[in-house]
Parts: sequence; C-alpha cells; structure tokens
Amino acid sequence: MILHEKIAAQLPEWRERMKSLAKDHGEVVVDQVTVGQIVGGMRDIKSLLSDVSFVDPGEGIRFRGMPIPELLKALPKARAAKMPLVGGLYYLLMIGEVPTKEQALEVEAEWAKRANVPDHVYKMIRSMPKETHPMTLFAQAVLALQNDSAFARKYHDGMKKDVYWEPALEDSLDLTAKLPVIAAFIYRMKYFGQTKKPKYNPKWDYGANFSKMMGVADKKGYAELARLYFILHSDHESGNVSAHTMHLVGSALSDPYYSFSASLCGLAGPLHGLANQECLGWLIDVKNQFGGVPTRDQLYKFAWDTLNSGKVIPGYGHAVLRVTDPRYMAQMDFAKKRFPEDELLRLAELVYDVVPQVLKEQGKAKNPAPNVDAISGTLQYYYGVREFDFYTVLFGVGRALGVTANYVWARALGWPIERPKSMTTKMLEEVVSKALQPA
Ligand code: NMX
Ligand code: MLT
Repeated sequence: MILHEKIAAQLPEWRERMKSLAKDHGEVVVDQVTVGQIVGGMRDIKSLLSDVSFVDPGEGIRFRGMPIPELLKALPKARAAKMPLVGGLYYLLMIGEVPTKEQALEVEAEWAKRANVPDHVYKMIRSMPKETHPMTLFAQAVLALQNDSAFARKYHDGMKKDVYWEPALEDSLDLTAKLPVIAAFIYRMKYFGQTKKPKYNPKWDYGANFSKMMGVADKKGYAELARLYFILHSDHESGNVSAHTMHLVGSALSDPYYSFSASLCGLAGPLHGLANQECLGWLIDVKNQFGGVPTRDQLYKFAWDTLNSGKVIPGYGHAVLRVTDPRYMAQMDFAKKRFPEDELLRLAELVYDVVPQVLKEQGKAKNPAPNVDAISGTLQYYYGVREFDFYTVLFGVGRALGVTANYVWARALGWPIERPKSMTTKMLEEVVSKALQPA
C-alpha cells in the first residue's frame, strides 16, 4: 500500500537524523523551565517533537509546513469539488509530500476497503442508555474495535521494535476508515432513532460518504463542508490535550485504538473540543434572548454577563495562538461564500466584532481572538446538523487523521515511553528560596 512504501523509503534517513540528535547532541539545551510554567500547565515548554504540524503563535497552524490557504489550493480535489480529498490530506500528514490525485485516491480506496464496522460495535452502541453523550458512545466504540488491533496482536506474538510502525499503520488506516461510519451511526441512532448500519460506498470519497451516511438534505454542500472540517481539525501540533494524550498513551505501546479512545476522552473536555458544542449553545442563547441578532450594545452586555457569572466565552482564547485562528478564517470564508445572509452567521460575525473587545477590557485572556470552535457549529447548523452535543464527535473524526500520523511516526522512530519528572510543592519552594538568596 502506498503509505507503507513511502514511509519505508523515508525511514533510514529519519532514523539517522534521530540517532544523531540523541547520540551526538543529547546535551544541547533547548529551553529552560520556570516555576510559572510548572504551576501553569507547562505552557510553552518546548519538549515535544512532531513533524506532522506546527503552530506558530503569530500565524497559526502549518500542516507539514503548509499554511491553510496554500494547503487547500495544493491538495487534489474530489470530482466537481472545490475542497480537497481528505485522503490527500492524510497522505500529506503521513508522508510530508503533496500527493498526486492518484495517490490521494489510493488512500481513499484503502479507506473504502476497511470501512466495515464489526457487529458487536453496533450492538454495544445500541445497548447504551438513550441519554448517553455522543462522545461517550464514540470513545466506547473506538475501544470496542481494539479487539482487532494488528499492533496488539503482533506485539504479543513477539515483533521486533523496528517494525512496530507497520501494524501501527494498518490499525491507523482501519480506524480512520471506520470512524465516519461510526459517527454517522451514532448521529442517526441518537437523534432519529434509526439503527440501520450506514453503508460506505467505494465510488465516493470520505467527505461524500460521510454526508450521505449522515443523511443531511444538501448532500453536496455538506460533503464539501465535511472535507474542509476534517482537514482543518486534523492536527494542531503535539501539545494540545487530544494529540498529547494519544502520544502519551501510545508511548506505553498501547495500540492506536486504546490511545485514540483516550485521546477522545480528552477532546470531550469543555476547554478543548467540547467548546464547539458550548459555542453554538452560547450563540443560540443570544439569539433566543434577543429574538434574533441583537444590537452591538446588547451583545456587549450579554458577553459581560457571561464573564461575570464565572463562565468563559467559548470559542475565544487559545493556549498558543496570539492571533485569530486561521482555521476560523477558513470556515468563515467558506460560509460567507455560500450563505452570507444566514442569521446565525451574521450573529457569529457580530460576536467576532464584540467579544475580543470585551475580553481585552477584562484583561485576563492572553488571546482575545476566536479559535476554531467559534464558528464550526454555525456551519453545521446551516446544513441541518443542529444537535450540537454531536459536534465534538465531528472534531474527533478529523483529529484522528493527525494523531494517528504522529502515532505511526513515533513507533517508526522508536520513541520511548514518556515519563516527565515531578516534584513536591516543598521542593519547588526550596528551589525558589535558593534562587532568592544573595549570591
Ligand atoms: N473567556 C473568559 N476567560 C478566558 C477566556 C475566554 N474565552 N480565555 C481565557 N480566559 C481566561 C482564563 O480562564 C484564565 O483565567 P484565570 O487566570 O482566572 O484562570 C486567563 O484568561 C488566562 O488564560 P490564557 O492564558 O489566556 O488561556 P489558557 O492557555 O489558560 O487557556 C483556553 C486557553 C482555550 C482553554 C481558554 O482561552 C478558554 O477557556 N477558552 C474558552 C474555551 C475554548 O474556546 N476552548 C477551545 C480551544 C480550542 N480547542 O478546540 O481546543
Ligand atoms: C486544537 O485544535 O487542539 C486546539 O486549538 C487546542 C490547542 O491547540 O491547544
């Protein structure tokens, strides 16, 4: 399979680079750690390595070195589509080169072959209480697939370290192929009571299949959105909760299913992926309170009321970014071209005008600009996916692409189990006292 061949061809050089860094330059100092960083969520400590994507605080994400506008232009497109094939993005994340259309379609064909979801997974989802959150169902479904892990099987049979990446790639392809099917099943079952298994059609690409399986009315429009959505949410370097969880759990040689299920549990937190559900809830609250798009002054007061009640304004702020998230801009651009008059979109635009000012006045958030979640729900809502507690599942389908690419490379380069060192508060206070003593 094409991804296997391409990774195998690149491996000797990458392994040499890693060896040289570890053996010849292991003592070179990269960063220092302050007390503030230890008690402040390890912000900005340069201690992770990933070549799949990088977030520049002043510019935003680059996928394999490519900013979003360049990426959307360069990747091959599905027939009669403006948005790229998701298979092309997966090729780029895994291999680091823009694929030809044939190469992107090879990945798509591989997904079509692997999209069959075992019966016991459907049974398990169907058996859960009706009110179960879709993210719980999604994480459980991924775990239920673990039984079929090639990585776990081969590890227990006794596999050599230098081939770990091969079953890791197999599992990653199987997993990413099944996720849109499982997500669509959860959607149709939970909100419409439909328990039929969705069918993945090999004639269509990943985005088109997802839109058909979801059963939205405007299937063409939604397929375009699905392609864009999965691409934009695929990766955000390695330090965010979902990516780092995948990496950490994977470093114990837990297989991709265990690792990704854990990653999804992190994504389900309201400060991370669940913010997209919270965002749309907040917009709808505004709309309901004012019977439509409010005035600037009304929105200004509503935003302050949110802050004064002790809540965050979802979709705004970021741990790394210090500008408007380019993923927000790409989605805004998509929406403005297709439905500029939509009421919720006009409201989201007004929020963009007002909330950064409110956050600046409050003076706490380091970045008062919107992140990816501030707008993604507005687009889903327009196409009829209005059950907003489902939105984080969509984020999860996309995020799998980046974190599995990182997983495969971590195994290919033989990275060790992750194990940072902790200290006690007393020890930290002693470090501070020592630093304060006159020399
Ligand atoms: N609304 C209100 N307060 C905020 C916001 C916001 N949108 N963003 C940051 N702050 C506060 C933050 O709670 C903290 O307060 P305190 O000192 O009382 O603890 C203070 O500003 C400093 O926080 P920062 O250093 O700017 O942000 P941090 O790196 O700690 O957190 C987020 C980053 C993204 C968790 C934070 O901005 C936030 O809670 N945003 C709203 C939730 C959200 O949109 N999350 C999605 C992020 C993207 N994603 O998809 O994962
Ligand atoms: C993400 O996409 O993971 C979020 O923007 C959070 C982050 O990068 O910290």
